[in-house]
Amino acid sequence: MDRDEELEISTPHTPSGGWGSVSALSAILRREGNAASTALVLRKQNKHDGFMCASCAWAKPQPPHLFEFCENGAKATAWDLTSERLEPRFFGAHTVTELENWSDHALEQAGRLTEPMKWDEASDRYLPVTWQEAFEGIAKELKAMAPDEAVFYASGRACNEASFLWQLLARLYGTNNLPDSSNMCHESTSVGLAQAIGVPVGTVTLEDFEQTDLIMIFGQNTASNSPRMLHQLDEAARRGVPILVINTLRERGMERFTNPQNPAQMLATPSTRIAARYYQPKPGGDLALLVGLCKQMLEWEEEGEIVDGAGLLDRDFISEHTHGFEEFAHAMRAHDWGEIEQRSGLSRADIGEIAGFYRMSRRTLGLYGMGLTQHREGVANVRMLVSLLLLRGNIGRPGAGICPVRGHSNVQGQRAVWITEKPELAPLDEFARLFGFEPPRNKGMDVTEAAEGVISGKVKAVLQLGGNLTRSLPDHGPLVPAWRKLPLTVMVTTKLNRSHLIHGRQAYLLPCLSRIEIDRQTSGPQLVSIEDSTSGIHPSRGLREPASADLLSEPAIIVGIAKALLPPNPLVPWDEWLADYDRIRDSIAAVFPEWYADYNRRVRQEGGFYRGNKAREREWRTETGKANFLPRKGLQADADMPAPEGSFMLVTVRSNDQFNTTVYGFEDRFRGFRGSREIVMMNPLDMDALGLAAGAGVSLATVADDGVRRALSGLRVVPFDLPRGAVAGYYPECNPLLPLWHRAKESHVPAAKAVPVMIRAE
Ligand SMILES: Nc1nc2c(c(=O)[nH]1)N[C@H]1C(S)=C(S)[C@@H](COP(=O)(O)OP(=O)(O)OC[C@H]3O[C@@H](n4cnc5c(=O)[nH]c(N)nc54)[C@H](O)[C@@H]3O)O[C@H]1N2
Ligand SMILES: Nc1nc2c(c(=O)[nH]1)N[C@H]1C(S)=C(S)[C@@H](COP(=O)(O)OP(=O)(O)OC[C@H]3O[C@@H](n4cnc5c(=O)[nH]c(N)nc54)[C@H](O)[C@@H]3O)O[C@H]1N2
Ligand SMILES: [Mo]
Repeated sequence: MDRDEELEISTPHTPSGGWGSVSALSAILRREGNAASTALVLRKQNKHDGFMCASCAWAKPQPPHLFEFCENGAKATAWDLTSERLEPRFFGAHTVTELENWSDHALEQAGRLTEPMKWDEASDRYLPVTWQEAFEGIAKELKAMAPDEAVFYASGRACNEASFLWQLLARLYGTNNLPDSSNMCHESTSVGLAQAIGVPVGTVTLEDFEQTDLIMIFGQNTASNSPRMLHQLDEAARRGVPILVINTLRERGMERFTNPQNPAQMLATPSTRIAARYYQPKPGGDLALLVGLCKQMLEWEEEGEIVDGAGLLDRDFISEHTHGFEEFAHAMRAHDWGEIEQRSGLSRADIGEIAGFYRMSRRTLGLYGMGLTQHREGVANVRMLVSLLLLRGNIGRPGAGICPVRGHSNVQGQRAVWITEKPELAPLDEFARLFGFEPPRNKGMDVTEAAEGVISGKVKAVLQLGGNLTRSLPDHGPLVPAWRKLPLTVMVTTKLNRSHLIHGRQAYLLPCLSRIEIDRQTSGPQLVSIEDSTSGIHPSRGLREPASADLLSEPAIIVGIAKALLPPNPLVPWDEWLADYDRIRDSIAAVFPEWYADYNRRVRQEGGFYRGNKAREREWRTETGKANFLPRKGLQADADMPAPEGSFMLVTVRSNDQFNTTVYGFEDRFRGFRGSREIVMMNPLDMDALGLAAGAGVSLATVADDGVRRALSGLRVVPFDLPRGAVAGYYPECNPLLPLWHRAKESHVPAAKAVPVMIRAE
């Protein structure tokens, strides 16, 4: 049950940031206990001599703001610093089956795990084991299977040092099965940007926000999911920079913002309006919209329009730096305006208005999030946004560029240090040379393929460095029973979550330090590093005593498994790496000096260091050696899904009171709901048409012709400002409705922003 009290619906009136979040913050600190000491810890959040927030991946400015954290970062910190402890007697009191009746919220609320545990079949309880027993038990199971039957998942939070060791452990063992949360998130970015501009990451840095004259934000809920970015948006808005928000839901947090750093502003409300203009496409309507914008620019140019004495397109840039323009222009011209309007859900006038802003801008930033990536054509969405930017030379110029807003705090860093199932993205020859082994060369499983492997029985072990896959993945119906049959599940984790209860036949919980805690190794306290959304690499130093003396750091746990599993190899110095993380960074630098040369010195300098980005310098590492215009024929972002008469398109979203599968509470302040997450947001006109009053009970059933029944009942309808024909519900509660095969074609990101459903009154 994901509710704590009766559902309340109100008009959201609190500006994002500002007073609302200050009072929300105090409530969070009280809720988790340790209020005073947590408040002190927060002062060190995202500071050079402190620790990097474990919430979102937004850039860390240098110098930082006085309070370089947001309401949600504070929640993440307080959540880790809770005074609650989940000691062995807790498991003595509850069987695993009994705990399955607890809500996700209650499970994590129970507190920090304190020592390693193993599930005991006879008593259906987790019982303490020693670390050594755990490492040896895991190694014994892994040795009994073929390496490609095991999956080594990572959830985007672990630091670069742990991530590097994790991928090396998997490859030394013999598999490239190294999926990452990125597979459910920005993999459409990694694939699309690499094809288009030759780098898998965004080109924008914080300085670009100071110089830009237009910001477009597609499908990203800044106020809730990367609130520190509101600083940059606020500053830009004050300079008069238009901010165009393109979002299916009218997110109130995107419309108003009071900067909590600026008391004068808080007193002198009304707050800055963040959204200069707000446009609400249909779910997946962005593809048609982006095509429409490109088409409009081409038409205007043909009509001879001139801005500042020059044509609308940056012809010099296009001829010197790009490939495929003519074919692209031809494809755009062939699209029909009527279809563009119908598929995008926006009128020609709206599209013309956005194009008008773009035409007048010399330096445009294109930002985006899950609203673009989590569709069947998520990769095409990303490429089309790049093409729009290329038309006016908006990549590789100050104040301009493409900016995927990443999710987990180190998800970009993890992929960069080679947690990837794609062998071509890892420097395997270097690994072979430096570490004296023959790495596997076959493609590994991404996370949806791993889930299919669990269902089919091909996968025998899932090891998770963080994460909660039985909640975050689609298709819980077939997934959960198959998961319980896995011979081995291993969870490196801080708190209890549902995937610990839905466990394999042999199941281990390995509790680790959080990033906020002091990580002492034989050479002394260690620093770790993480990479933000703008390729800035920052040091992070724990400053609190560990929640329990029996916790190990993530690197220590990985080294423990590695030493029990792998034969000794003098070129792979696990003990030296663990004794001093500088040695891990030396090895990372040796593998790839272009990014990490002099890692230990540079990470310690004020503000960390920038990993560099060739596309930003207009050096294009694509097959054509240029930035690629990639044409597009179809306009449907979720083609191939049936959408019969009377069906709705379900969008799954986050509230500001959760971090992914971690539910902090039941208040979605920016949207005006509290008390329950079992809701379906619906356009009031659709509610009228179906005869549904606010609060009416409904069930949802997925429309798919694969013979599998996917349904969710006990939901309540709430009115919300979103297009007719679309509905929204919360992730992860709605995940049973999402078919595993309904995923982006080239990146396999689950199409969580467009699930066709039928709605029935209950
Ligand atoms: N507080 C908090 N912060 C987080 C997280 C969290 O759960 N809680 N999660 C972290 C992670 S891992 C990630 S990946 C990021 C996710 O952050 P976001 O990228 O913001 O992801 P979502 O909240 O899933 O959805 C973003 C927005 O897309 C809109 N949208 C949905 N479908 C469409 C569409 O078809 N077109 C358009 N234009 N818009 C659409 C939704 O209305 C929503 O406002 O946030 C990170 N930060
Ligand atoms: N329908 C739908 N599904 C989605 C999405 C969506 O928008 N809609 N979003 C997708 C996205 S963008 C993502 S990124 C995935 C996320 O999917 P996951 O990576 O599976 O899930 P998280 O909720 O981020 O992981 C939370 C768990 O990580 C563990 N943890 C927390 N801190 C630490 C730590 O410091 N170390 C370790 N080792 N463990 C820790 C805790 O056990 C916690 O319960 O979900 C995806 N699923
Ligand atoms: Mo994510």
